[in-house]
Amino acid sequence: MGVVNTTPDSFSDGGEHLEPGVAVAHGISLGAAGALIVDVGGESTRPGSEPVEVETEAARVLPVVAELARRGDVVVSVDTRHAVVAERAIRAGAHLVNDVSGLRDPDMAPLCAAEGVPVVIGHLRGEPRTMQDAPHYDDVVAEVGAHLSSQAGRALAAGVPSVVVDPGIGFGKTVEHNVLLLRALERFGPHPVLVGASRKGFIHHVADAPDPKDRLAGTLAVHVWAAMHGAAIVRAHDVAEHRQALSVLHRLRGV
Ligand code: HH2
Repeated sequence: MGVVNTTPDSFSDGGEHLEPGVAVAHGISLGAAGALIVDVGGESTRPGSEPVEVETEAARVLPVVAELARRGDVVVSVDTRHAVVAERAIRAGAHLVNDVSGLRDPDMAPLCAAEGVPVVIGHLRGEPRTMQDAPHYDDVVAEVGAHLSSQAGRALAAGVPSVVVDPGIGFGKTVEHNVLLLRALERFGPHPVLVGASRKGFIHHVADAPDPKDRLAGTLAVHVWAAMHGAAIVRAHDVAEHRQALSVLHRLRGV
């Protein structure tokens, strides 16, 4: 899954793809580089970020979703926590909803069910603005696993055709929480698992890379690890490099 952030303030590429034509061109290039899914987002959920008005978010993502869907080269995902934005994106052609908040909006599961659209259910503790202020779990793996499994069950019971679960790296987690979750990926089945660690602060804390753009090697280490431990999807900014790493991994594993 390649990332297209149509935001001014995303933590690693804010402002680079704000103009719809530039964002579409970026999405096309991610598809050409080997992304099967292109994830279009219009609200940064980095630590400390403030929520964005849904009209602003919709205005950012809709033209990009519409054009990428019209071209038909990739599966188009909309990265949103808001059912009203998801609904308009689905009307514009989005095939998948990526909800980092894990269906917190009560209208999200009924919408995906009615539209027959699969959903990625992320785990987010708290709100982006404050989520990194001393997050605490008694047992992070058990708590995240139970939450994902209950939200997945709720979605499927509501009629959502299929779900992907995501432990939410960096979303209300310390470095140690992220490490424990990545070591336990096999426990989040039976649903397919997505991991999104691309350029995240966790890599800086482990391997001293203050500039998010210098975190590609660490990102690849996490995502290759994730693929080896059952992740079905990795969410990445640097698609060509991921395609290369995963092609080699697949060959070594004989798939
Ligand atoms: N992480 C980000 C955004 N969307 N979706 C899923 N399913 N999993 C993730 O881990 C995930 C996600 C944050 O990364 P990015 O989009 O690069 O930054 P920002 O939130 O600042 O736009």
